[in-house]
Amino acid sequence: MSRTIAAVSTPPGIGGIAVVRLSGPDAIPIASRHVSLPADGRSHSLSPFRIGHTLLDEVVVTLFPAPHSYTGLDTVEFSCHGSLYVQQALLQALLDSGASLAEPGEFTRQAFLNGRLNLSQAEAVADLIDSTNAASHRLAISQLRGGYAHLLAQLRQQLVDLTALLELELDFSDEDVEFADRRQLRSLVAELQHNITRLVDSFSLGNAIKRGIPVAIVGKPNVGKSSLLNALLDDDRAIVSPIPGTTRDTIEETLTLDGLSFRFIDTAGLRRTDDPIETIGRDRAIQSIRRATVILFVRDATEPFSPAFLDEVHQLLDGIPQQDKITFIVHNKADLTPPPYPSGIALSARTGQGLDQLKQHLVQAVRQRMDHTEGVMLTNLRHLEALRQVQQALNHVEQGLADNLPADLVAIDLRDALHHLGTITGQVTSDEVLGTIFSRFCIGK
Ligand SMILES: Nc1nc2c(ncn2[C@@H]2O[C@H](COP(=O)(O)OP(=O)(O)O)[C@@H](O)[C@H]2O)c(=O)[nH]1
Ligand SMILES: [Mg+2]
Repeated sequence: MSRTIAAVSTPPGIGGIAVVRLSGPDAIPIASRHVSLPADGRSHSLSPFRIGHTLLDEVVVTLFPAPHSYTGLDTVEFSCHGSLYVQQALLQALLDSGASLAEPGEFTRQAFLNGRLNLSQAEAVADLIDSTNAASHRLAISQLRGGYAHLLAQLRQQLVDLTALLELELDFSDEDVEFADRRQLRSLVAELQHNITRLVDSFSLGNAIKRGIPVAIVGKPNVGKSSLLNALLDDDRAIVSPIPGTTRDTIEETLTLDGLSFRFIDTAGLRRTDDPIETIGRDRAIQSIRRATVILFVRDATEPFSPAFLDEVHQLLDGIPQQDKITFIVHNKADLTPPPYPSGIALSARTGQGLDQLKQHLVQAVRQRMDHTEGVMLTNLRHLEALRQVQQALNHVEQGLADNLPADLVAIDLRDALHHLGTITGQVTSDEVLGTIFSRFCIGK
């Protein structure tokens, strides 16, 4: 039995209006002790809010009878004046009348438990609240609308069919018949693996878009990396000097371009040195390259362009999966040298020429990657982990089929795959998982 919960849903502080939400089986009787609920088929009423005989405020009462509410249970919302005192007194009155204080995310948890949202959609609600730019907002909305739920449902159906085929064979195992054509099974599993891999591969970009796309600015000392960061931010964020080795640590700043959030990371120069601090800086620079989605290789355009530079670039990228990276060569200090420039982007961190071009290239490159994923993008680490488990279980299935293992053994791995797939939307779940997910929410949501 669900409890009846209440919380202030608007942010803490003083505002024009505050919203207090009440949801659960006793919402209507509790609310009725303080206000007149909307009647005659209306959903709103303007009503005095009374505590005993004392008038606290004039509030707008909105009634959402079950099951047509966010939580699926009877829900009443009170829009009161946004005084801290009024909000707190109103909430306290509801608690005194029998409601319990809602835990973080408990309204959304009720919605999940009542089948109003699946787990992946509930997580999307938290992402939506956290979204800070157009791109992360779009990802959250798409997940809220079901996102790749249709894809997951499809995968699930395929898995269920496979399991059914195998289990049919089990029922007749005495008669030594093979209903399931093993070759057909193997190609079905391979197709499943392919679809899951596509989802798994979309995570690095999806996650970058959600958290800000990391752009590492790398190159030799003194080529103008810190100047470029400052120019992009239009701010004197990093120290610029003609002394090589000025930047020893990585500096990170966020900039939103055309709805995409980029995290620019200025790094120490990539030169070998005996200075222990500079060496740490260099190692950090290499770490940033590994983690970055975009890498800007900056060089000094006044120096002769040599193939050695490209060699160095390739060396740095050695062992890093290339399909994940977007790389640009930036010829800086273009104000000091006349064109033509080698291919790449010529700009001047000092005069600002070419900066807009760089920004356009960045946005375009990311948008192109997004188009490739055909709108299906994984952004949630929990989902990624679940899909990896599915992959692993399917590897076992493939192996089992290849080794001609008995159907019952293969079926165990198939059910394992189904189990992990089910954790994403919450068909299979545990209190512990729910606890972790909903604790990310704010109180009142
Ligand atoms: N003329 C000119 N000088 C620049 C430009 N960018 C950087 N510099 C100068 O180059 C030197 C090194 O710059 P800095 O940003 O500290 O390089 P970093 O070591 O790569 O971070 C400084 O004296 C800057 O003023 C540019 O676009 N044009
Ligand atoms: Mg620097």
